[in-house]
Amino acid sequence: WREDIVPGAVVLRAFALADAASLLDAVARLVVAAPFRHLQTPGGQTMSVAMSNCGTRGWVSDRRGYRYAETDPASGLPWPPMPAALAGLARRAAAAAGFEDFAPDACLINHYVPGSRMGLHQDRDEADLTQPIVSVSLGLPAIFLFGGATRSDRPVRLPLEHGDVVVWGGPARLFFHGIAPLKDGHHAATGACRLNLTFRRAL
Ligand code: MD3
Ligand code: FE
Repeated sequence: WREDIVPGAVVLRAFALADAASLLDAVARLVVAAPFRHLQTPGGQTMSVAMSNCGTRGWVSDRRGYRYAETDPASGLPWPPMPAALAGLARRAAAAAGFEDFAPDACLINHYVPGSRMGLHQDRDEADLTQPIVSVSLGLPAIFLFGGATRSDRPVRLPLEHGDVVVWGGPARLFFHGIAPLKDGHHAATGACRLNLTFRRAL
């Protein structure tokens, strides 16, 4: 159930399966306060993935750039607090991968429909890059593209399924990664979509 993709990147297959229903219930409540929206990239493109956040910080993108913000730009209000069930799962997953004191302050919630994709990128907007990122996949399966330290490294394709959790730290923390266009399908837990929760220590 535990595979190392590369040093620092650990896949915990089905780690979140028992919590999936309560996670989805928590997300449904969060997006009432902070609805999913398609952000603009600094280059002016609209992202095909719809996003929201919870926690004391949330990741946002617009023409000015990428950053973590304390408030939702759509409402001007603070992001909804991170539910204890989400923070607890992230903490247990990080510990299972060898990161003992992970205390996420931001959870980015990504919503994919068939055709949505995420191009190869690095996550480097966080202050302390020794802290891992924990990602939880729910709903439709996706092909995760895992590159290397440079954009030109040819990505490895890794299927991620409902309930899978991946912890990215150490040497893998700054690796390029993305998601291939989501295939059509139906999942009993989410219908025709995939949700991905990424837990981060932003500050
Ligand atoms: C590897 N999300 O939100 S999660 C993202 O499935 C993002 O929505 C994808 O990439 C998704 O930034 C992939 C896996 C992931 C998240 C962060 C990483 C892999 C990572 C940071 C460093 C290295
Ligand atoms: Fe990322």
